[in-house]
Amino acid sequence: MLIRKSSDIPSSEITSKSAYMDRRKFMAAAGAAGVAALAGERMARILEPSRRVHAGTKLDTVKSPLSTTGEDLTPYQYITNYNNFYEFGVEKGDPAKNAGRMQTRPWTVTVEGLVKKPKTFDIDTLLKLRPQEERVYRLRCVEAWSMVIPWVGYSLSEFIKECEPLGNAKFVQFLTLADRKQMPGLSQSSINWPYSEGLRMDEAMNPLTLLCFGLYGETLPNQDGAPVRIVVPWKYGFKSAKSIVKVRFVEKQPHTAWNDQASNEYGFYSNVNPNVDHPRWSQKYERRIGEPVFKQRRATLMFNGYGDQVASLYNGMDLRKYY
Ligand SMILES: Nc1nc2c(c(=O)[nH]1)N[C@H]1C(S)=C(S)[C@@H](COP(=O)(O)O)O[C@H]1N2
Ligand SMILES: [Mo]
Repeated sequence: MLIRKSSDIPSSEITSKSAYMDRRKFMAAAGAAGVAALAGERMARILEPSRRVHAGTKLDTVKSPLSTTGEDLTPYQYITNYNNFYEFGVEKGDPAKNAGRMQTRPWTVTVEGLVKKPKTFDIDTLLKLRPQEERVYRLRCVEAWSMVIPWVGYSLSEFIKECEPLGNAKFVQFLTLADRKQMPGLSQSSINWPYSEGLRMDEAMNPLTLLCFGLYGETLPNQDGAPVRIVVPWKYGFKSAKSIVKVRFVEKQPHTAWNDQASNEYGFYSNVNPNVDHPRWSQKYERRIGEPVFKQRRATLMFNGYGDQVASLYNGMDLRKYY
């Protein structure tokens, strides 16, 4: 997501520069020659001891049959140092620098709107509501980069059942923390805070939609949306709201932060679609963060590769109109 106007530097240059900077930092930290040649998964294992430095609490997980297979995992260092979390600043390195101060306990998630009765869930109750699954998903940012992340969580549908939405609830809205005392980025950009995102009820109920509490087997680092976020793998990354405090069931399509910001650039649906360009750049290709530069570029897949599971949600819809 870029708030810069088209007169500024093209986004591709900004992101490749910051990726390069991150890479240098990472190489320095890893300290070994030739690490760039190692594939992601192997590298992640090598880096395991250092992960404890950042680590949250270990989570007991079961493997999920819904995991994406056959792709190298993006190393932890990239997942936690190359972030979009505008509440903590607009640069990719800002969330890692600034999110540490966010208090994630106590934390509650309030459920309101079209439900049998409003409820408030304590985060530790939510954590234990269902078995925590490890689910590997691609994450495709609208800025044309991607990662492969071993998330931990359970299907959002399991949580929605506990919420007991009424029959006229057609959409679900997610509102996230917006606290000036803890979040220096709130005053740095013109986003309509708190960050708001939403899904149509059938999208929210699709088993792929994850209520997410962790990654790489541990609770989420703050910069990735602790203590709870959603992950919607077939949509651009910004649909996956971080650090959720409120879930609201509504009849009409809710407003969303990026659509408020630039409605011609960021639609409500925002399904990953290589055939619909962003007004300022192509969506045909993406850069896989953390891979050696020569093999970063790859073709973007329709629905981010999850079409078999989700394409039918959009039967009869013009995906150019509903971008
Ligand atoms: N609250 C909040 N959630 C957010 C964002 C944000 O700025 N604020 N950025 C989104 C964007 S643009 C992306 S690509 C993903 C990035 O998630 P990650 O940093 O864990 O990879 O988070 C999404 N969720
Ligand atoms: Mo994004």
